[in-house]
Amino acid sequence: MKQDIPEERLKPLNDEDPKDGDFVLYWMQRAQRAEYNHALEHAIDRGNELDIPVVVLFCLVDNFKNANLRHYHFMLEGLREVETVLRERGIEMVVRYSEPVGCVAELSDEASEVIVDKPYLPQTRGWRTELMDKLDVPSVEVETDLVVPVEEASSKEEYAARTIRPKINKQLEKYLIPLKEREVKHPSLDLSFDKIDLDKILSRLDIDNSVEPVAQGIGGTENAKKQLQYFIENKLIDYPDCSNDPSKDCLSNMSPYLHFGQISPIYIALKVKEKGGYGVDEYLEQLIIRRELAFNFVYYNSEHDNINCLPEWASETLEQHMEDEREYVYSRKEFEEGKTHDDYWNAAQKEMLKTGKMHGYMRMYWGKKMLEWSERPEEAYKTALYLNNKYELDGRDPNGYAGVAWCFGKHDQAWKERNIYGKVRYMNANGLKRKFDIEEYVEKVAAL
Ligand code: FO1
Repeated sequence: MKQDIPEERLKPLNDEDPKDGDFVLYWMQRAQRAEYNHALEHAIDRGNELDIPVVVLFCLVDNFKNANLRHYHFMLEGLREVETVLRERGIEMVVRYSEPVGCVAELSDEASEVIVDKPYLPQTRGWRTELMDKLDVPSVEVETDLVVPVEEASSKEEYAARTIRPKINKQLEKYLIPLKEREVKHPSLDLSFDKIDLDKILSRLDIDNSVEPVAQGIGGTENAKKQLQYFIENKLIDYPDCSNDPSKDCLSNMSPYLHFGQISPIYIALKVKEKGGYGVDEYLEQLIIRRELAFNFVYYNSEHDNINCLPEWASETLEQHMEDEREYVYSRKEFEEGKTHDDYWNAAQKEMLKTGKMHGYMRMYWGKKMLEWSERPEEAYKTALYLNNKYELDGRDPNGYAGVAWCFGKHDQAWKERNIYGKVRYMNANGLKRKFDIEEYVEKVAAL
């Protein structure tokens, strides 16, 4: 039988000697789920091998860049479910309201080893690096949130989907495989730890409360799986023909769940493949190729959160057109409040404010128009990321960084040169009218 956790998913973070500890500690961070989680199953394997229990730790911080009530509310709904499901599996989950490095180091004193899930962005990668100076037990990082591990897919930043696609496709047979749920030999439920009550913590967090949660009871793995099931049964077949139409409801809505690691991309891909038929290839192109291109971008490009990430041709052309006259110029506040002259743009902005999600096609138009209607490309770039990170439920996700960068030429090619955009691809309102019933979209958003 093929090993269901290929060794390329595991990376030792240090070379400390094994210690006699009371438990294996899994610091859950990126992969906030109790199933289809290679880091968790690896921790259980290790606990069973060493004849000790597994304890899961999550460290809650309130200084996540631009995160606010909307994000924490969704994340905490998921974490409550993780706690319950882990308990059913015989595993104690400890949640602490504390910065992670000290918090993990403290609990690791009694552990024989520490397992962590793999992060991709600087803030969370920095946590792992700092932690290594403090640990004196062996530690292993496990990659569970990408189908093909990021460094296996490519060892460098890729130019575009066309360059990463063959590299990923040739490895799918190895990595797109089911993950077995292990039995826990030694439950950890009778170990006692200081921990916080997840039902009471939200009001204690020092966060921006001005952005409302989008709805009650939508976060978590169960909800993700229900929505996925609905998508597979009712929408997948229409996906190739209507996924680009914002007036229709054709999407899987998996992105917030993927962002917080509440569902596994491997689980999603296997379920979609199991259903088969029309729509599978187009959906997997987005879920695997496009998403993993975005992870490749943030992982290898340290400038992914600013305009310096662009390819040379795009930077040059935008620079050459920097002084071009703009017919409209809006401030960040006007954009944020959806007060432009363009009803389509304003509708997209409102959709994001209200639902925490903007339709993918409108996201492109939205970003392009900010480039056109800002004093400078750099200002447009900053505003687009600011709004994305503040209002999208999956703000701060690699997909968001790559999406904004694409509007400015990343992962794209040079087009016919024109005002302001230079050779960066242009989009206009007539294109929206030609492609679908944009008025229906505006009405749909107005009714929100
Ligand atoms: N990770 C943590 O380990 N602790 C947190 O308190 C936390 C808050 C948070 C808020 C918004 C957000 O978008 C992400 C947040 N994360 C937190 C990170 C998250 O666990 C993942 O690492 C990212 O979602 C990966 O993209």
